Amino acid sequence: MLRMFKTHSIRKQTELSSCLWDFSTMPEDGSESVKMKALVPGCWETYPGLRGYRGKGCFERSFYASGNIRLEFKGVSHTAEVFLDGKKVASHYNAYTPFSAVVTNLPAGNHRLKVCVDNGFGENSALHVENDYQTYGGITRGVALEELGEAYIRQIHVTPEKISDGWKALVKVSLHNLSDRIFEGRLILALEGSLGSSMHVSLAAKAETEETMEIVCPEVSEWNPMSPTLYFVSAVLEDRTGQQADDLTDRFGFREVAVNGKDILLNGRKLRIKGFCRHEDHPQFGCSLPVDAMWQDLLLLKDLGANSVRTSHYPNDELFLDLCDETGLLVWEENHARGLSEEAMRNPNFERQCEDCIREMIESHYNHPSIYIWGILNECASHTEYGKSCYEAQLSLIRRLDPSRPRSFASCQFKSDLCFGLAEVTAYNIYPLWYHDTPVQEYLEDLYEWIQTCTEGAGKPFLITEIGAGAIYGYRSPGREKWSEEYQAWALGEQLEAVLNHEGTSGVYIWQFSDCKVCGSWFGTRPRTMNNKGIVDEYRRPKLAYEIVRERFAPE
Ligand code: ADA
Repeated sequence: MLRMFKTHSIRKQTELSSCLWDFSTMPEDGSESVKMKALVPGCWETYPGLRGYRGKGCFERSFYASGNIRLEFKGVSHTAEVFLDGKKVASHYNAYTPFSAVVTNLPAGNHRLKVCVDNGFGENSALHVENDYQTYGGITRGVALEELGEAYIRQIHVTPEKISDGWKALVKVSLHNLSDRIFEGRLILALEGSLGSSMHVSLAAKAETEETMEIVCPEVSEWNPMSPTLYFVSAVLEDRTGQQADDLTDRFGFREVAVNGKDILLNGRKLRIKGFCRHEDHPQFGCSLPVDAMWQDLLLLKDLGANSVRTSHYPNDELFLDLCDETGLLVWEENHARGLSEEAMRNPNFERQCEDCIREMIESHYNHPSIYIWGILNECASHTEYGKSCYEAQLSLIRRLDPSRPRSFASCQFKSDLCFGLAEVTAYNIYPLWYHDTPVQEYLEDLYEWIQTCTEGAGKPFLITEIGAGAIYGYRSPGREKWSEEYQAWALGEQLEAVLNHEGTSGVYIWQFSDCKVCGSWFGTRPRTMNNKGIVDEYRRPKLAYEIVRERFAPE
């Protein structure tokens, strides 16, 4: 399954995932290669005998095609090299963003696809490093094969805008002419709730262009968490004979996000975030959660009273974002980084890998109405001048790619952050009652006072993007010692009481929804080689804190 809806009716699209591929490890320590059938998508850490395998592996399968084709990979963890009939057609770094390859003039017949995957750590990987979450290995999200004509529709971005009598949609359509002659034709846009639009297009040989249309939609309903109304936008490309050459359908919602003083506004109404940070992680699936498991997580998030989820610490699977769109769960989506020091940020690959991730995240997720804010660089070096230069470059890139959403970053640089002037929303990760036994309200007020009096975060919306405590599922102790479920329930009660009653705070994200795997040196500090701060454990079994959170998140 690639998306929760059909994106093509004219373009022939075949899912190459949801089936078995030939898999073999490529160990570099001289050990024997493991050869087996593997289900794609999936993570090799879930295969018996490969639980701890870090390195290279190859996935292969054949398919029949001819002419111009497009291969799309929704996610490969973490570095991919793609070969078609032995010729390299794509390479990509980062597990959490999609990439594609267009191959022209393929002769009719069976073709061999080979994807070499590497989840190893080293100088070439500035973002996938030993960390407080696992970097899995495999083709971890869906794969699509598409048959293209001379020209195709590469993407559609819809920016909704409130007007005096209803809404209008600014639609940008990117086209690509694959042939070496001019492509003349028509671009027809159908948008539910409007009269649509069409225009003549003329693309020079091999050219890529972007066409913009503005469509007034007087009778549509807004998207909001209580009533998440969604609309389809379909573009059809006709050639000079009127023949339908290609199509692309996407989905969006009529909603606007704005910042007004200390408030985040959705359609003019103040947001109060009650959310969770969530890793894409599961003991049976690794990071390749099937849509049923995603849905189970969403049902629990809703049952807990959450109205938002933070995709800590990387862009999420589009299927999950589709479900958030449909259920009205607001999303803080962020690029891939966690806790990288200035030294790690000085890795020569760091800035390019971060900016590639931002481009791919915004290009592919732009239309999701549930995403209300873009975040970057969780707990990186925002307290140094060098770090600030990276934050500035990345937040400026986001502004260029998407002026419609606010930007932020989750800081842990206590009273030393230099970057709050670069973003619209100020956010901090704090752990009173866990990493230090400071009373929550005292700690929060002291930090907030510093922000308001000593930083450029003054007067801006303020979010607590992480707060929580650990508990080992099943460890019960009336003595309420740390790591007991009783301690976590008490700490969360105190933390949420203080944060939700703090007048300057626009909301909170609990760290974290479920326990998750950690990797590398982190396992030495984590019981079970897990991050145990989940309100449910890794099998989604509720801890005592579950009911406390449910009470605190209940509508006032
Ligand atoms: C940080 C970090 C999280 C997690 C958390 C913890 O705030 O952003 O990814 O590591 O600490 O559990 O300590």
